[in-house]
Amino acid sequence: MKVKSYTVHGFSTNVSFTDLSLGDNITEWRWNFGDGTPGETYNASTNPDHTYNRAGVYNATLTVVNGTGGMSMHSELVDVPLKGDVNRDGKVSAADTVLILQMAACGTNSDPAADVNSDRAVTSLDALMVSQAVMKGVNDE
Ligand SMILES: [Ca+2]
Ligand SMILES: [Ca+2]
Repeated sequence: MKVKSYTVHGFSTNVSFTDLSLGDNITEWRWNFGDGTPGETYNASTNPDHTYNRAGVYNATLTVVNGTGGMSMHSELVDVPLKGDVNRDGKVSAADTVLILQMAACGTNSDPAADVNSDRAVTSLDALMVSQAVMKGVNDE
């Protein structure tokens, strides 16, 4: 085993992990997603998906084991955003609506928090959903 790593990419609370471990003799891949759920163990290189129940920052760990009992570990922080909270102040408000509209106008699709309906695009529809949530008093504002 030489290097062990993985990349994290995802929209919404569903996060995809990509195994980047190198080494010929890896026999076991142990994924721990850092949210208290049971880890997943695989006997082959796997790129698992994991759905987090709530927004937050999680410390996910991949441990690889080789045939002679050697072990190697890699941890990475996974930032799972609160839907609609684009400016990351912990609440959804009119300010977020404005930011989402700006992203939609610029064609920015990279902020998972802004893609409220999880269709992998940031559009005025997402802004509308946020503004409706704000008006319904989902938050205290
Ligand atoms: Ca906000
Ligand atoms: Ca969207």
